[in-house]
Amino acid sequence: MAPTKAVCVLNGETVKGTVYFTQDSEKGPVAVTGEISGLQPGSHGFHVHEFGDNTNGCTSAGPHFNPFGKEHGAPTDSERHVGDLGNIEAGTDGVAKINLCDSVISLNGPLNIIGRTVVVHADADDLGKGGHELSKTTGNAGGRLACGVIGITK
Ligand SMILES: [Cu+2]
Ligand SMILES: [Zn+2]
Repeated sequence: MAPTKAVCVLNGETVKGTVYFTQDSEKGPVAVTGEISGLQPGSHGFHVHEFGDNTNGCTSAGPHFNPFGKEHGAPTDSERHVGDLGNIEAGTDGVAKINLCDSVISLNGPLNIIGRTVVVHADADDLGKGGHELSKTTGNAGGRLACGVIGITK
């Protein structure tokens, strides 16, 4: 199988960026790279949400992609949503450089994220450990600053 590649262009009021996904084999990990600008310095929740629907802005993307009905967690936890990619870190220039690898999301099969939405949040994702009422569903990551639908690319 040739590598499968996908791309997501995120567009918010001030937050913008492009994220690339590459999977070298059918069951292999997915490399996630890219850059998002216009952020406040610090950590921002970064997830794949269930729907590739932006008709009412990022709200229409629905909750985190969670086909196994698990609780929200860190990317390294076994108890996590498939869409839980943790946080991205913006520098003092407001730019977050993304370079991560995830073994749960896929670009094929039942865990395929193509056609779903990447969302970047206003606040840090507490990775399910913040003790807030939203920790186990959203990581209490706050508003949706920018989003985009993941599409196939060459
Ligand atoms: Cu999210
Ligand atoms: Zn989640």
